[in-house]
Amino acid sequence: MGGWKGLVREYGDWLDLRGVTDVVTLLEGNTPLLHAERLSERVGADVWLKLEGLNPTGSFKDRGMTMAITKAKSAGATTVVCGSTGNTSAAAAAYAARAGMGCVVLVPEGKIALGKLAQAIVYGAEVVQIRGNFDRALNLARELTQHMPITIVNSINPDRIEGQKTGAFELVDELGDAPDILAIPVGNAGNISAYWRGFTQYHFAKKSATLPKMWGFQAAGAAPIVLGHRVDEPETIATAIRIGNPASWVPALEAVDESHGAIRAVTDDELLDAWSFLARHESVFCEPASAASVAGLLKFGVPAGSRIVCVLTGNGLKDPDTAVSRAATPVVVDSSIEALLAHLS
Ligand code: AN7
Repeated sequence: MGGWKGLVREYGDWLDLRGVTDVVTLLEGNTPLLHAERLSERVGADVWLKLEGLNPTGSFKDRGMTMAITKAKSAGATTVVCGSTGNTSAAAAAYAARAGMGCVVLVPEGKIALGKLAQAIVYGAEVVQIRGNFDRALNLARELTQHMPITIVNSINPDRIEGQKTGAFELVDELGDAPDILAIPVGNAGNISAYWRGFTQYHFAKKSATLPKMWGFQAAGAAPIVLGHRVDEPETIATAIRIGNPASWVPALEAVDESHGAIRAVTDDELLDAWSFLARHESVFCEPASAASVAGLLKFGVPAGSRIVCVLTGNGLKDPDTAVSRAATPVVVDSSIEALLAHLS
């Protein structure tokens, strides 16, 4: 029987699978690459959207987590931990459950989107809210590994980056070469580093003729890399990227330097405008953080006619509160055709 076998098996030749005895997969990866007709017209280029929200737990984190949990399980680990703004915790909880492992997730109190919290709880993780932001939660997760036998599955775990680089492979396999520009939101800066590793690995193996420029976008209230210093109190409506001290800061800067790219900031208003445009004109409902890549294209412009991929990292259903609070409450009418017609006239 054919069919997609999950990215660890499909891209096994390109991954470090030493010691792996048992692959833990939910058949993640192989996500759609949708051509964005209206957005292309608006910016004067050829833009595609990589729909990472269609992964099994609704975000790109599944790519890293299939690898991290596969390796942790093969190494004999029984419990994993992560600090998270939400999506990592949902993915860790799901893959740990699949592997029959325990999972502890540390999230910033009150600053995690409802859908992500629901996922972590329902998949059966031990969910702990921290009085503090993501950066504190990540530090605590690291510290915890020194006090009990537990494996950290944040992107400081190299297996996570390994898995996530497969997003770049899929783009080259589908487009026939790398795009001119890869636009991507930046929070803890793991994903931009992972894509760059994937692109360079494929390029040196002659699977692509070119390399893309890496364009990362942070939220203006949580833009430490743009500012060049840590942000102690990061703030943005895009809670996924509400991060003030990215763990992969250095590799992200390397990706940008080597590719002649850039990391720049977009405001919450710009981000929400792009988010709304994507839903209304491309019929893609992503979460607010994911729209940072598109907001960046709209804000800064792009070279005419270039080929661009925006990585839409997470599903819009993750964050129903932001969606509903941004809209007017839908009208209520009596259940009669007269009332309905009166309203619609
Ligand atoms: C939808 O889940 O950091 O720059 O703890 O959920 O690799 O951190 C999430 C990050 C972009 C940023 N888009 O990626 C977590 C977490 C979405 C995200 C990012 C995240 P990185």
